[in-house]
Amino acid sequence: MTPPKCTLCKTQQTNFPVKVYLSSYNLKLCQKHFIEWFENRVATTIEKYRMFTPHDKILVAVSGGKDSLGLWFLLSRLGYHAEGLYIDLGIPEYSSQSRTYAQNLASRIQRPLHVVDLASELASIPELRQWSRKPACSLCGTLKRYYMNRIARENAYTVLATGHNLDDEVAVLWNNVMHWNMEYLAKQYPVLPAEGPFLKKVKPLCRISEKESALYTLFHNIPYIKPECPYSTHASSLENKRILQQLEEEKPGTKITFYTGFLKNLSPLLRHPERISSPLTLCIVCGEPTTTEVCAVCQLKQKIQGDNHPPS
Ligand code: Q46
Ligand code: ZN
Ligand code: ZN
Repeated sequence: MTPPKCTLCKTQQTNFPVKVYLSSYNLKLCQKHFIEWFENRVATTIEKYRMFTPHDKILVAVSGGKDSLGLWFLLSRLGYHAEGLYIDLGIPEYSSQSRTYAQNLASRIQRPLHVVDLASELASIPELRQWSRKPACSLCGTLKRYYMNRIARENAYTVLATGHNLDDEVAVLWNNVMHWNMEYLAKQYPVLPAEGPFLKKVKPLCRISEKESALYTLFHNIPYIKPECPYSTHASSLENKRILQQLEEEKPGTKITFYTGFLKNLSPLLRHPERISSPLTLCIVCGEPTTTEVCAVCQLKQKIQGDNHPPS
């Protein structure tokens, strides 16, 4: 039996062994052509949604996982002015390992990496969780948003890029549709425009699946943290991903069709400015944007300072 041929090698008179089968697009690709396909797809997404240009100063939020590290590596290969931000959540083992992966990539691509150490800024996520009794992910989300925006503003970045991939976006979309959560549906888009002091936010991997992202980091030999964050027990989100994966296996291309169909057909009807923006003011303590008089992070700080047992 003759081995399968790479779809793109066939048209370019080359003959490299097939390494990847992308069932959603019915493409069999060798390593070289997969990398070309991947980079071209991300570059096209950046242009299609007008995410940024070579004149922008991009801050990439890196978690130490495959998506954000692969994105940072790719943007530097494409010649963009992209620097990294790592927020150390102070989660035992998980944070120190993921921080090392982020720092290793920064040295490899010779780009600056900002590091925010939550334990010294405020308190670690495990400590904060005990104090506030709020879910870890809700605290984490608030703090990440706060420091991403703050570091970006203080260092004059023009856009913030995150590594959300197609599987993440489809799971969120599915959940929003299941609950007809119109406010979230109106805001779900690969680009969130700058809003007052809030920075423009973009998701260049929104048309890249988790599997494609993992292959890209593998082919470029980029080590990343494999275990999930110990707090990532969003049962409903994992369940949604499982259901969607089943649909994808039965009918390849389901995820990308569902997501891009939403962006093309429904999103333009929902994205009225009054729906996607909330009234903002500046925090009277730290000056960061907020919807309340004192922002959520300053409220946390005040709570900790009022406590008789501050973090050690
Ligand atoms: S890092 Fe933070 Fe995630 Fe860990 S505490 Fe939750 S939100 S699960 S992306
Ligand atoms: Zn090929
Ligand atoms: Zn504040």
